[in-house]
Amino acid sequence: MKLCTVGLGYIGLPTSIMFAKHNVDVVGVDVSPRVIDSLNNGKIHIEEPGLQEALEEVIAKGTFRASLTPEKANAFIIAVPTPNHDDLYKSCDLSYVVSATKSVLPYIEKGNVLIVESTIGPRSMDDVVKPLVEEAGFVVGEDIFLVHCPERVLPGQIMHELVYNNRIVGGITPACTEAGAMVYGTFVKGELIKTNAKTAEMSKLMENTFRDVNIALANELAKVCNELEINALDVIGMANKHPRVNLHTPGPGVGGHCLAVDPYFIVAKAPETAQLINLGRSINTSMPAYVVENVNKLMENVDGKVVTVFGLTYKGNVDDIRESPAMEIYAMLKEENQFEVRAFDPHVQLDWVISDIEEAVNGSDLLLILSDHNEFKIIEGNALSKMNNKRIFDTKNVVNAVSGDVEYMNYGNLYE
Ligand code: SAJ
Repeated sequence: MKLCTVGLGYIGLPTSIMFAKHNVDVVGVDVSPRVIDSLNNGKIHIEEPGLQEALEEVIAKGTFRASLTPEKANAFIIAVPTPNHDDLYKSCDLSYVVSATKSVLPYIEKGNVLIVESTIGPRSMDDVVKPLVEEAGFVVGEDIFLVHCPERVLPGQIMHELVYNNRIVGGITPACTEAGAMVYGTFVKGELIKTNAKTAEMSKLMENTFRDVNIALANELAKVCNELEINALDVIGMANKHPRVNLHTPGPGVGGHCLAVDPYFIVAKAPETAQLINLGRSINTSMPAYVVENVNKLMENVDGKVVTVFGLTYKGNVDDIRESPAMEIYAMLKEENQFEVRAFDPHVQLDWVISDIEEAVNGSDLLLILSDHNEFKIIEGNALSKMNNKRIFDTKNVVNAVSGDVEYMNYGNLYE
């Protein structure tokens, strides 16, 4: 089988490489010449465990190439970004999906499978992608097999989850579904769940919405407990001992390109009805301001001048700062212009991010933890010896142990 993938980002690249590992002849297409050069030279451009080694393996095997232009193939996979539109309900911007589809249509022949993996608003396949394929003169389900197969892998565990997760395969017709399942049967060891395109779209969106709404519940709980002087983290631990309760974890907000984006796709399609989903989003987007408010209080207590942010990524052990609440908090603190604000993140290489921990905390009055990187689990008191006020506010409850004379706060004891 020959496969042409369009979009070599966090999803398209690992997917392409996984197919190539399983002896599929893969040409991966991207619009960025920098990405293409880097990959053809054997170097990945994103951080993901196991991906660099896998790229080296498939280049050595000769089953993967990166290119700026699509080629004829048996199957095509589109994995391009679907951001929010800048409109009232932040609806799904399908422009990259539309242009990627148009870019492969000249190379498509009868019998080919065309798969969209990008997360898309409900009914996008039926209402937008299918008409494009029909306009090109194909009969969907007879000439071309059109499928939505949403990706559901967790950044940080992509190479494992690509193989072992269950996979939803939603065709426009049952024949499309079968053709899509054949493609993923190459390497997926999880169940291939067969359905139609619109059910696949909505299932994927509801997975992330479920998580977003539950995190909103945990964030609201943190605020309520802080007001009532109750330890929110103890409450969560205890409630979760009930066999049917699974409260999520509060934090500085919800980031990344999935949970902070996808629920709006549903709201935009049913704004009058999708009220809880919308409220969950508002609670989560209120968290950066809540963190800043608490930082201001903590700094006021000690007449502090310097805040050091630990972690800029949207979650731990990744290098991704897209939609990151940590970046928002950093920007808000900078904008307030009340304190000197520094950033330290061992996963982010930007010229304004300090790479030496001691330099980052020297003279600082507050260490504000915003990402749960493994590097922050144990904080050596020695590394903080040059802090002006030895205080930590850990919004991710990531620190397991901190040695020395340090005042440690998280959502459990912020009110103390
Ligand atoms: N977060 C919390 N509290 C929690 C859990 C997460 O504040 O209890 C925050 C994280 O810090 C982060 C955000 O939520 O800012 C999202 O992180 P995540 O680890 O929940 O998820 P993502 O965005 O990395 O990946 C999600 C996954 N979806 C689900 O778990 C339902 C993944 O399986 C999807 O493939 C991915 O979205 C996607 O691409 O849609």
